[in-house]
Amino acid sequence: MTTLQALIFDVDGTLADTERDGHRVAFNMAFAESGLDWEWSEELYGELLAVTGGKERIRYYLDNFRTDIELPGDDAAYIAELHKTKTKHYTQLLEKGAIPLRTGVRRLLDEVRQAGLRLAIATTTTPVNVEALLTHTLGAESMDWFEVIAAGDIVPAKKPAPDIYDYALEQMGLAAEECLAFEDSLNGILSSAGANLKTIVTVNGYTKQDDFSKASLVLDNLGDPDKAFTVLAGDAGDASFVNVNLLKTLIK
Ligand code: XBP
Ligand code: MG
Repeated sequence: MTTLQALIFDVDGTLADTERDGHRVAFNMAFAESGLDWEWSEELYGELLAVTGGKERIRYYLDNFRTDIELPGDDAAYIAELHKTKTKHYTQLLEKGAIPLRTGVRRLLDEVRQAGLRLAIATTTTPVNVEALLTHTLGAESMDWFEVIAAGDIVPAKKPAPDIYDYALEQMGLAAEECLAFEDSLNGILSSAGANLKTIVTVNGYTKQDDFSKASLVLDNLGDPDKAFTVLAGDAGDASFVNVNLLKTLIK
């Protein structure tokens, strides 16, 4: 019988609700600093989230919403520079404590570490963003909680491709059956399911309409003892917040 060995966490939208008030704001700050009249509203950003990866999202914006724009010099170099400026603003926002962890994340991480489960991260975002989020929400030592932090351009194809989860599994030397993934979006669940991982989804404002038919359990958040989650799909038994016992039942 398979026993649960490890949990693999997505970052954006899962550990914290970073997209609307974090990444989008940082993009707009970078556009302003670069003298560009580009402005990503909450609504437009929701459409741009169809594409994962910040550099890729800028490219998608230009190709689909601003075909009138001719970038100076080499496009890829220009976008990479603009994205660096965005990352600077994003990490500064996190430093100011602009983005808290989602409900239940801190508690669950403490519980699963006490239970001796191994931890990893599989995210599309840039590695320094992961470090900034963990450091400014959980403390610098929390970086060591995660055996593998698979992030950004470390793999050839970004979510919805399974590459980043395959990479994390390979680095941990574990089979997908021994692990559970945590995700928040369609691109995310396609990636984790593509790596044959059973996945718990916690939806957010941008993703609650996504198709999560591949998920083992879909929740509004992880819940806490004093704040029960809402089950949107799947069976959580009589649990009212995600805990180690529930996770062990899901792996079976
Ligand atoms: C979500 C993403 C990321 C962020 C922006 O990542 O698609 O690209 O939106 O971060 P996750 P970068 O897999 O954690 O949900 O600008 O650093 O790419
Ligand atoms: Mg995500």
